[in-house]
Amino acid sequence: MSLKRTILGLALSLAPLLPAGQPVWAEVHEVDQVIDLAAMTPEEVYRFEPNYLWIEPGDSINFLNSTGNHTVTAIEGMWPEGADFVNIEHQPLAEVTFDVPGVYGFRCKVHGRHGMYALVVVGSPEANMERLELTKVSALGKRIFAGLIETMNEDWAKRTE
Ligand SMILES: [Cu+2]
Repeated sequence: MSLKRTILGLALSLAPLLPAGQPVWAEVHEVDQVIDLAAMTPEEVYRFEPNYLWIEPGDSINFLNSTGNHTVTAIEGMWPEGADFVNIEHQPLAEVTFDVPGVYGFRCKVHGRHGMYALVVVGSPEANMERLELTKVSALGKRIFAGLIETMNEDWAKRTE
């Protein structure tokens, strides 16, 4: 068998191992939902870990839900147009692929009142960064998102300089 054929054969035999419909370079990230009784501040007891993440279109996030019962719920007004709402409830592991660029806001329906929120940027925040609506979020949530949005703006400035 020629080297060319061997390489082609190898590529074809590996193809079924790749997730269908995802580009080969797509990454799988992890976001955990935790209850951490050793946390230093009350709003860190119930949290997404990390609660801020910048990924690329086509990437996936595995929501791990390692301790306690949580939800991973899309926040209306903090979601790019055309992207499917995420609504994961009390599931040990859920993988979500993000194709639509923009800013995504998440809350846990059980612990939102304790500040369990997260922000994910896919590719670029441009699509909806000027139109983020925090009307559905509590005062604590608004404070947490203000910090996360500031981090995002700093990141965005670095990436576009
Ligand atoms: Cu929770």
